[in-house]
Parts: sequence; C-alpha cells; structure tokens
Amino acid sequence: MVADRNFAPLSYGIILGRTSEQFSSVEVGLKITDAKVLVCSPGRNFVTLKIQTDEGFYGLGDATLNGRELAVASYLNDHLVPCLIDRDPSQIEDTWQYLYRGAYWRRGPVTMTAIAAVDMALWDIKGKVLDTPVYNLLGGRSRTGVLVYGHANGADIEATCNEVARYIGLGYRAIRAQSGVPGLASTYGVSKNQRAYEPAEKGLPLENAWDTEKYLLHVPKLFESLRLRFGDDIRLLHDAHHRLTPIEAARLGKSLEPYHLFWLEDAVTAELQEGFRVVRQHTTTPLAVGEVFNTVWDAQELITGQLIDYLRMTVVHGGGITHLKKVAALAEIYHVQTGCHGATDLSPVAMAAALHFDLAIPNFGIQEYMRHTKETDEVFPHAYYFDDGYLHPGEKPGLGVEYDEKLASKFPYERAYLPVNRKTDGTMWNW
Ligand code: EZ4
Ligand code: CO
Repeated sequence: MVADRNFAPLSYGIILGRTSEQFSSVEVGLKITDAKVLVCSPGRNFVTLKIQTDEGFYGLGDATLNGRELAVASYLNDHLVPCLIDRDPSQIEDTWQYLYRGAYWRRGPVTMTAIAAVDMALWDIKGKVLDTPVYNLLGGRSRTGVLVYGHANGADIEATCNEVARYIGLGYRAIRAQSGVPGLASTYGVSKNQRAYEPAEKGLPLENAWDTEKYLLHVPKLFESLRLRFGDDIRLLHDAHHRLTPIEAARLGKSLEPYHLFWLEDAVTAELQEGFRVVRQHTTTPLAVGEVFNTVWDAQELITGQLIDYLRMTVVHGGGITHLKKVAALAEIYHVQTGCHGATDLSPVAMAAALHFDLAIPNFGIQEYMRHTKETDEVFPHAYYFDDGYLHPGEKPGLGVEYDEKLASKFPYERAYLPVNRKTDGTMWNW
C-alpha cells in the first residue's frame, strides 16, 4: 500500500545524505508518521495541524475557521489524518490533488481550510528539510518587504482620526479606517471599549443593527476629515463588510473618489460575481473582495472580467499555498493584485505562510495585519516581524513558526462567533 501511494523517487533521500544504493526501497524517504490537531484559545480560538515525520522534522498548518473551528478539527481528525500516515511529505502537489480530487466533494470553507492546513504543514517541512525559508521555494524574493495595513477604528470620526494618527506614529504606511455610524448602537469592526476589535465574540452571536442610508452618508465625511488632517500621502482603506447592494456600493465608491482610497473592500457579497460589474461601471475607487473565498472558482469571473483590483483570498481559507499561487498566477494576467486577509482569526502560522507567499509572487499588492494578543504570540513564537510599515517573514527554515503545546493547553477552546447583522426593522442583512 505504501508503495502504491508513494510513487516516489523520494526526493528528500538525497538531502538527508543517502547514497544511491539506499534508493532501492521506497522506505528510503521521509514518511508522515503522525498528525495531531491542536485546538487552543489564547485570547481567541485557533486550530493547528502538526504533521510529524520519521526523521524528526515536523510542519505546522493553520486550520482556523472563525466560528466553525470544530468542524475543521473533525474533518482533519476523522477524515484526513488517517489518509496522511505513511505518505511522502515531499509530494505536496500530489497530496493536494489527492485530498481535493480524491474526496469527490470539492470546495467549501471546511474542506479547503483542512486541505490548506495540510498544505502549509508540508511546505513547512519542505523548507526545514531543505534548510531554507519557504519564500525561497516559491521563487525567491520579489521585493524587500511586505507592505501591510493596520486597523484604525473609533466610535466617531474624531476617535477614528486619533487612531489613524496613532498608527502613523507606529510606522504604518497604510491604514484601514472604520468609524461608528451616528444613530447605530454598534458597528462591526469598531470596538466599544478597547482599541483593537476582535472579530468574534464569546458565547452566542451578537446582533448589530444596520442602516444603509446612515452609513452611506457618514463614510465620505470620515474620509474627508482624514484627508484634511493627514494629507494625501498615507494610504487609506475601508471595509464595507458585504453590507451593500451593487448600486449602493457604486454610490459609495463614487462619493469616496475625491479621497482616493487604496481600496474599498467587500462592498458587495460576491456569490454573484457579475454583481461587481455594476459597481465597476460607476466608480474608479479600487475594489477588493475575497476573504471568504475558498477556490479559484469563487473569483474566476471577478478576475477574468477585470471586475476587481485586489483579491483578498489567503492561504488558510484558500486551499493553501499550492492553490493560492495558481490563483495569483491567473490574477497576474488580468492586472489583479493580491491583498491577503490577515485578521486575528488567522493564526501566526497562516500569517507566516501569507508573508512567504507575499514576498515571492510578482503581483502582490498589500497584506492585512492585525496584531495578535500577547498570549497568542507566546503560544506561537514566530520569526516574522514588523519594521517601518513592512512585515518580514524572517530567515528561519520553513515557515518560521513554533507551537508551544504546554502553554497552549492552558487555553482551552471557548465557543465564539462572528456577529450577525440586522436592519433596524429586524431583517437579516448581507453578512
Ligand atoms: O470579518 O476576520 O478585513 N477583515 C475583516 C475581518 C473579518 C474576520 C472574519 O473572520 O473583515 O474582520
Ligand atoms: Co474584510
């Protein structure tokens, strides 16, 4: 069975200093001996896959799907891990195809997050075996650092402006600005009592009230104030969190044109990809979408129709490095750049994988960066670091992230969900 599945030649045998005679058996190369699914909650929930090999090399993959964490843990534990034992970890592409095509049931966030975790872990192992950072395996550096944007949010325009000033002080060159809307009690992406917001809330889903007209009148005022105070150089971004119809998004994009945003994100849900044609026809504000996409098929029309400027898909929810590099290659032909999702619900393992990817591909645009809590950083010690507005993946072999299992065991899973959004009359609305 082992021979059938591992049709080798086993490439890692060479690296590990074996001679040609030793290649007579398929047992020569590395084998996956174990894979563990680790769930922890150092401030928020994370699911991590740790793949172990017989030579002591191991790899980590992020498997966190915000609010649906345990579904991916089960998918891995109950269905993927048994298929991984005894496989050759050097065969990343074949393993991806085996898990995607072999399952018969393709696509979807749970499946693609589980496959992504395996894929990340195998790239991590390959880097460690070859003693080189993953970006080097992806073609090497295409730039000196990864431009990131941080999140500034405040209850009103003044508070948001003050947060933007703080981010500029921290060295950020690009900043997403979100503000509470007058007349609405709470707004997603704007924290009430702490500076940074956390996407998920413990317990059952919170409910936010929504009023499109109030929002559409308010956002241009926010960006007018920001440009008056900070001038034209700082890159400003905004996220509409899928709450608008195409024609409403077109109006918002048009009204923001004087303030030349870097992008307007998730203006419209994208199940109907051609919906973006309406937005596109009316505004020159650059458009970004895709943090919830899982395969190239979620973005195929958006890319080939040149309906967006930035694609938000990232490694963990987009099928891993193996799939995302193909999506990026398609996007490159159609003038679409990447802008990988990078909120706190993506673990440091996914962040590291994104940074290696961002550094290597030609059509990188920008990377989202929300800082993790101190507890999360301690559970996942990592080589990547922020410097002067840029992130750098570091030079450690593989992805450059560790997992402290002992410390993680002090933070057990806690149920938490993203909030739901209702119009003021109670209608569930586009979240
Ligand atoms: O809603 O990470 O751009 N960032 C965002 C985030 C996402 C969450 C979803 O899990 O929109 O706040
Ligand atoms: Co977003």
